[in-house]
Amino acid sequence: MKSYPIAKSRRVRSTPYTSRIENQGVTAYTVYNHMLLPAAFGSLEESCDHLKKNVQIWDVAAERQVEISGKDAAKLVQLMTCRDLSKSKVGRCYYCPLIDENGNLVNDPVILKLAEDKWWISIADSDVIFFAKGLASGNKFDVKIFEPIVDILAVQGPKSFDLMEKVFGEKIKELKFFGFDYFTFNGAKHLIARSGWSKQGGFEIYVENTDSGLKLYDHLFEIGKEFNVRPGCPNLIERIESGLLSYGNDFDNNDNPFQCGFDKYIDLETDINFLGKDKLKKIKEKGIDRKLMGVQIDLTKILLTSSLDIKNNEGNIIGELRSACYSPHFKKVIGIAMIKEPYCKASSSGTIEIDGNSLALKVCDLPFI
Ligand code: THG
Repeated sequence: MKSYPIAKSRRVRSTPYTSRIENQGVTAYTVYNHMLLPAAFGSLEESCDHLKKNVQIWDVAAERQVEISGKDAAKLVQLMTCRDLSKSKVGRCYYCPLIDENGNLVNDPVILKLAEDKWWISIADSDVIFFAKGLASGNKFDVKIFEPIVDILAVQGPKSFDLMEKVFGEKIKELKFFGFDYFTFNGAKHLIARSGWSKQGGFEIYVENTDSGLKLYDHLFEIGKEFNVRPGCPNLIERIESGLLSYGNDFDNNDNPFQCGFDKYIDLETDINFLGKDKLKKIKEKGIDRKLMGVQIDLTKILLTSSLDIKNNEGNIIGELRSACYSPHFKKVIGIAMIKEPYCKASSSGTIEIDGNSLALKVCDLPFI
């Protein structure tokens, strides 16, 4: 398939690391939060294999922060998510579905509690800042809301622990999953969390001091040679195998958190106040009409650029394939699909039309691995 370059402009924001990743051979970009997000460094399959065995440095500056501070900060953050944050702790990250007045999803950020009255919402690809400002002004909340200059570098893969220890000392290995703390490099403090959009283990460095971040970027590659470090980016294959969901691809503002399997992040029994709570209670009572499921197709390649209908043997639509890739691990195409009741269970089968051919498809549980 022919590819076309992205025309750059002020509106499609570069990151502090853009010139570096271009020198290092980035081969595709996507746009995320109005910013360049690298999508490939050559073959996705080779990158996936490398990520599972070594360590990669990712320019994920496009995971922007919405900073909320002030007297009513905690109230506003809670109003946006169905996850109960009343017992949340400073120094922890929380994966939180954001919900609108209809009970539908707005985003699925990682929320960092920096202080009782200061939070970062590390967003997926939708304009959470305007949602937050609208709610704050409608409720006359005493808060300050803005997008700080924070550009995340992710260090992902099994060898990330040794690489990070070499830079920041052995204390970094004591960080618990989704915990964060501050570590010094070259005289500058950096917030570092044990997190990242892969299941291969690793860290995210929330770079506020850009000069130090650029030095750190170069340093990681310099001293990472012994760990076979490479530049990388969120990998389509790895994230589908791991069942990491992508807002805008696998789900969007037409879907509710029950349909997306976010049940463990939905707290309807406590007395917290969040938007869409009554709607979610009704949805729970009624039960869901469709659900995100895994699917498998005996095929050696696929490139999805929009969703594809899934049909049953009678030709009726039973769902929609939303993300897919060829998985070298499973030796077939795997994907994430929104499947209607009563077909949303492992063992269902269907058909899908790809390049004019009707192919058999099997429904399975998520995650694949
Ligand atoms: N890191 C940071 N910000 C982000 C992402 C990230 N913003 C955009 C996007 N990714 C948000 N989406 C996700 C999806 C899944 C996870 C994190 C962000 C994730 N999930 C774990 C899991 O599913 O196993 C853990 C969730 C949990 O706490 O239970 O890590 O990657 N900074």
